[in-house]
Amino acid sequence: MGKSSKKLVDSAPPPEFVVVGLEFSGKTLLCRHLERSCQIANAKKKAATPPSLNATTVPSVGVELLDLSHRGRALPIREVGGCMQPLWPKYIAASAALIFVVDTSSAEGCSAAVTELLDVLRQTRGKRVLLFLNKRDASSALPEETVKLLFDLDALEAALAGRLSVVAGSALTGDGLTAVLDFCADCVVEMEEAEKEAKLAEEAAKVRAANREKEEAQTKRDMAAAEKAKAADEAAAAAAAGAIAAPSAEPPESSKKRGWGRK
Ligand SMILES: Nc1nc2c(ncn2[C@@H]2O[C@H](COP(=O)(O)OP(=O)(O)OP(=O)(O)O)[C@@H](O)[C@H]2O)c(=O)[nH]1
Ligand SMILES: [Mg+2]
Repeated sequence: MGKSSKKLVDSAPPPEFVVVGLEFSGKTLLCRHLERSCQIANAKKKAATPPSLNATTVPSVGVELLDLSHRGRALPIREVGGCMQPLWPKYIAASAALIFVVDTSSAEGCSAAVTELLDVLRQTRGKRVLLFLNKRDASSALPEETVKLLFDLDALEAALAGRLSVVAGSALTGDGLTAVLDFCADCVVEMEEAEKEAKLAEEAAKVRAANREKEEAQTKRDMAAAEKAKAADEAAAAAAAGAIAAPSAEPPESSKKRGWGRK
């Protein structure tokens, strides 16, 4: 690989997380609070005053990309507005992992989200998914057991075999947000490890192919040498056979001296 193309691979953008969920589920507030949590962590390091949280939101029309970082990993997080639902598949397909936000403060919001989640899961194809059960702080929040039954969480977790993580919390109070950031950082670490393993497997395959080529070349050389030796043996054998089959017409020197054959 050339120097310039290596640089391109090294500077590939970090994997992106997409945040989807029905309108009013709390995606914007969640992203805003996640950003604040990261800022607080950085502010602590710099002994600066952390920013306050503005909990007033307006419906998102379009998408918004936030560049967060947690545990030393860059976490680009893209919120796709609930009104952009027809475009979710496009953003889900382009993402590395998905966060699905549910408003658990109302039975209607929660039930509608069940159908949407199943539809979204069909599009995730092996990607990690975080189900964020939001608004647990609300006085109207559905009991945890009801939410569990509504989403049939046990069956869902079993069906997704380790791909699904569930976090209950609040974008308003910040409850559960560290778990969301940990989920994202874990996903990045997993992807980095998978990439490393794929590179190692690629290197090993290259070495195996080179060894095979060397072995094949050596076998060819050995066969050519064996054929050459065989040809030389055959030539020598033929020469020897020729010498026996055609003796010299000249009488031996001894008979010449004794005058044999003379009148
Ligand atoms: N009590 C409470 N309210 C919340 C919570 N999260 C969001 N909200 C409120 O719910 C409303 C909708 O929140 P948004 O973050 O705008 O919802 P959204 O999912 O981004 O909505 P769209 O952009 O329209 O898709 C706002 O009034 C938020 O303040 C929460 O955890 N608890
Ligand atoms: Mg929004």
